[in-house]
Amino acid sequence: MRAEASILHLDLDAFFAAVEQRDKPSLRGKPVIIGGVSGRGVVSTASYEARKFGVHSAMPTHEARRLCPNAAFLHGRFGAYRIASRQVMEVLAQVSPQMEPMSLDEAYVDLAASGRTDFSLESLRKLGEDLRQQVREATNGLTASVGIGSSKFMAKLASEEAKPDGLVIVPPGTEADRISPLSVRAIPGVGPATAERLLRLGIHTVAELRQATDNELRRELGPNTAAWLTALAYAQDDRGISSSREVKSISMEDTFAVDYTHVSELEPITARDAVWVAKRLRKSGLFARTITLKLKLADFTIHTRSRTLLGAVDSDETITAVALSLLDEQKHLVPRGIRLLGVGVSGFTTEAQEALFEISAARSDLSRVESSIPDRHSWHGYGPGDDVIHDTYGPGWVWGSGLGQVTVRFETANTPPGPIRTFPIDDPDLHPNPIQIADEASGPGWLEE
Ligand code: TTP
Ligand code: MG
Repeated sequence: MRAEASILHLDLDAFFAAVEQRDKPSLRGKPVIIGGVSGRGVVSTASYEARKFGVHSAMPTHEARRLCPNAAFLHGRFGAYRIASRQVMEVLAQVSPQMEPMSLDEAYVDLAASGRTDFSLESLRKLGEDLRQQVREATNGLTASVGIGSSKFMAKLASEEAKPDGLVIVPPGTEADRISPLSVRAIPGVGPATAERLLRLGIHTVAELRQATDNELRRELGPNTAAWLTALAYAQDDRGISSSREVKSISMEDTFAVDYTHVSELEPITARDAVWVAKRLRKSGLFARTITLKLKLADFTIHTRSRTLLGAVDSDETITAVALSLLDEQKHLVPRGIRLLGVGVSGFTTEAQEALFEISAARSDLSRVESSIPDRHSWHGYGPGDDVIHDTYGPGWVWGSGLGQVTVRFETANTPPGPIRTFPIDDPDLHPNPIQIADEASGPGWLEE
């Protein structure tokens, strides 16, 4: 933790949905939901108007439809999100050479690395507001929330508090008091599993965590997690900002307080880690071809097994099904005692590929793998929200399609809400109009490992 509030965290508001509202004027101020639009899809994000109905990321799309039937359901335009992301990251790179993107819409910036010496609240407030304005201008209107504090933990907490479209600064010296009443879930790295174990010790809040004895925490969570939690409970976070490292894999590992000896105990953990990894993938706009399961046994030997699919994927269901089948293939090891389990993905692409999955006869999961291929991956027609162009009417977006017809709304970011017209799906005057990204091959930069 630094003596000055010199770490900034920026996160765009309702990112995918905000890009859609920017480019589709008729959707501004309205509930918009981005995600898999088929029966089995999940929500990537929802506009704040849709969140009022209880819709949130990772919720099944059919549930979102029930909660908010009048929302626009769109399947996402990753090219547009990637361009907006780059525009934002370029603005941030101007603020300081030390800038660490965490996902498409989120980054930390080290303000001290730019030679800045004035960290007074007034000057930080001006910097934060100027930055938010620059992001709006560079992206043609997207809003970002900004937090500034003495550590990554504080900066991120502050940007969450600032949401939407705000700025919060945590003055140095106030950190520990500020986090006292918060749930332990506010601590980075504390997910549902750790929170559940802390609950067993009667610990709900950060203040209660400070009361726990070192022994208790070590017994329940292992020495590494215990040390990390104790430091964070006092807001002691000295994680640095490492600029633009390229991420080659994403993984989630759990070290257990006791060794597990039954596959049935490991299955829910595998599934939970797979879902976490899939979520990180989607947040980064990436798709992965290789899925790996890692086991560390009681005797500390490490066994990993991977499967490379013919297509790149990002869905909870596919990654979970493959991870579970990799667990099944190693189930003979489980009676020896498992002290660590990890799920990882690698072999990234920035586009989904053809849904040609490697069929191996591992077990019945594979029928789930095949049937869970998200619509976006196998879509060959006009998907809801896609950009199109008509020879007479100009650019617009797909409002809906079916029964051999496609309905288009003719409007763009810079026009007023436009008219709707319906065409036969094979109308020779109507064409897809996808966004071209010049240097797509240079690959993604951002996200944590
Ligand atoms: P977030 O920053 O978590 O969410 P958000 O920007 O939509 O909303 P806010 O920050 O205002 O709370 O994620 C950024 C984008 O990543 C989000 O717009 C869509 C994508 N994403 C997924 O695809 N799946 C997910 O589970 C999550 C959390 C995000
Ligand atoms: Mg965001």
